[in-house]
Amino acid sequence: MKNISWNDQDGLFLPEMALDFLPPEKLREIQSQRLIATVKLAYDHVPFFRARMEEKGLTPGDIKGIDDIVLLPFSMKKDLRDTYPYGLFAVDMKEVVRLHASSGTTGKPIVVGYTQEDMDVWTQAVKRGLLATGFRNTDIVQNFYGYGLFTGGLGIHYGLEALGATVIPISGGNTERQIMVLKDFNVTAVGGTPSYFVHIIDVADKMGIDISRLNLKRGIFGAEPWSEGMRTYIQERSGIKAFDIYGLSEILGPGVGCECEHQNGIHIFEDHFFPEIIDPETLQPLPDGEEGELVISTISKRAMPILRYRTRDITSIETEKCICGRTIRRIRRIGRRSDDMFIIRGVNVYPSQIETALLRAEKALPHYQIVLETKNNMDLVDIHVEVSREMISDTVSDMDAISRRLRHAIEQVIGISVAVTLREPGSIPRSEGKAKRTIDNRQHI
Ligand code: DLL
Repeated sequence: MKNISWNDQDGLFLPEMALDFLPPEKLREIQSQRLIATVKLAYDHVPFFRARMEEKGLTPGDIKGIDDIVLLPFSMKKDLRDTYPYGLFAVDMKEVVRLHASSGTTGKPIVVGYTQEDMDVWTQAVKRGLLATGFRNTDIVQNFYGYGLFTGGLGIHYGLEALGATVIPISGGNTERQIMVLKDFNVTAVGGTPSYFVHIIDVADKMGIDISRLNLKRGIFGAEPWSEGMRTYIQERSGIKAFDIYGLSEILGPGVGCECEHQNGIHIFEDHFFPEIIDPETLQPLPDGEEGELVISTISKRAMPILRYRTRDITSIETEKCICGRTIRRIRRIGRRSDDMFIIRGVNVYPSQIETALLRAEKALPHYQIVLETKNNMDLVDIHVEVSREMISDTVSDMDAISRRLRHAIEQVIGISVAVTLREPGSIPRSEGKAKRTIDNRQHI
């Protein structure tokens, strides 16, 4: 195994990890072969995809290697909705061993399927991610991602089991029980959404339990945008190392990519999921390093091959090699989605900008909600921020000063005036899964 620099502290190197360190030419060869096979599979078995290829005057023979991926048509969430439930499946149902579904904000969910081979790829991808972040078979892991149609719970679960870790499949919710288990079962690692973990830390605090004094060492967080400020907050309050895992149902679920121990970008398992960045307006590919919309193609999936899927997630591909030595490319952490954005008085605003400003100004305030309203025909932004218990005891003038400081910090970042409403501890609704950050009560006329 040449060309591998692996500076993990326990020197563990498993065969599947070699895929993270392939020489770039070898990786491209694999990607080319897999893309050619995937295009053929989709063209032969998915009428929807064949029609899209024909519109562009393409046949599978035109795709001769990975560089030809740019010729292919894009796909979008709407395509999954329009072909609901099984219209994009490329294999007979008897080969499909698992279904998941993701509920959109409107109407019917989208349905995704996996063959046994797809399940094995998924499991190995999550396992590679877990290994890269330092999870080991000695870990006892509390998995509070939701189990069920959501891909988070079962996706992480299978990866953990394949690694040989001890999994506690607790799913989301019942926070007091979560804390009892964390403590009594000697849990060493957790997985779940970062917003729910923050809630767990708070509730533990109220119960008089300091999470940083338990056995917990690391956590694998994802399924929603979270900022670097949120990572610092989690790490400082709980004493664990917090890692970022990325994925989406349409492509796989968790495990499309994951950070390594160096926490500086998400390595994409690009021997299975090929990333591109495009300009969302012109749809033209952008060079590595430039920010745009992440587009991903599955190049080994059989039940439901998805080519050039527009994720709506905004990021860029890192140009520098990671010090871990992995040759698979990294994307910068995903702070925002193009459809999270709201426009207020002509200015584009992302919730993540507000989170970053809040945590920068006042480290202790991770619970917030952005309320959009219309008053006298004018659109207003009111940021509801929950204060901590210690702050509550301060004087009214101190509270005013906090509110002013927050308003100023946010206005500096987003460039428009906002209102800040300080709220009592525990008054902003908590989610056991993905947090809902924006409430849009505007009257659109
Ligand atoms: O959230 C899969 C997942 C489960 C990923 C558990 C990680 C951990 P969906 O419900 O289809 O799938 O939502 C996918 O969530 O397009 C992103 O906008 C967002 N997302 C997922 N992971 C991250 C992350 C799962 N690490 C959508 N950072 C994606 C930021 C994330 N956003």
